[in-house]
Amino acid sequence: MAKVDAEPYEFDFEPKRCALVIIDMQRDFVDPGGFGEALGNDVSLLRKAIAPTKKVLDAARKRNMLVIHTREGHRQDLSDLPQSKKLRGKLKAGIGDPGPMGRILVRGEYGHDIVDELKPAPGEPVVDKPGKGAFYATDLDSMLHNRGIRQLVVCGVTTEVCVNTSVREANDRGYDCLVLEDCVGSYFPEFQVAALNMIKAQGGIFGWVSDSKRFLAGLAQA
Ligand code: C5J
Repeated sequence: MAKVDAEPYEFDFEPKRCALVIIDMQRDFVDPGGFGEALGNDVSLLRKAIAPTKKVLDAARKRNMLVIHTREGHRQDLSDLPQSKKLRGKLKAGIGDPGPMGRILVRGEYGHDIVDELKPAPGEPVVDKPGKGAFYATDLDSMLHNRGIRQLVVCGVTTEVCVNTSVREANDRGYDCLVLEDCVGSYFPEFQVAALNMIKAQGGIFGWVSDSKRFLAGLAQA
């Protein structure tokens, strides 16, 4: 059993029943010159999650933990893109349109794929999700259930959108989630703080919050 110092209290987990889930570390959100930056966001706020996430990823791989990557995006024909999502924001170039790194948030495009630093290893599942939550319209729940996974360590972007939505979905399905605060990122520093507080408040209403250092220390001692 691994014991991780966390808020609101210690997170105990068995590495073989726990998965590392890395949410949407895609070029279009994280890399300079992508969709996120084209919208006026400071991507360095997201990029700083890459190095600590890589350390957690390397440690999880060494311990043979299940590692799952997700990507937000849509089919080439956009048949899974709700009109509401397409129209939201009244953007000049939105989802499905040509963007700086290919068609924006479309599967198979360069910008849609995961950043080089966190590239999935052969055999690691990649879950393509059309929504913000990793469980909506995906087979993630069956993949976890079939492998006997009950706990998740969560990294990725953005903290208040896809990370938070996925953690809430997981919590309602009976998973314990540990979010590592230096491995998640938001374009809005105030949302980063609030989104993490929302998870760990009220006795851990949605889960636990720790950081990569404390996680790695706990895993090393297991
Ligand atoms: C957003 C995400 N922010 N992965 N996607 O649209 O958080």
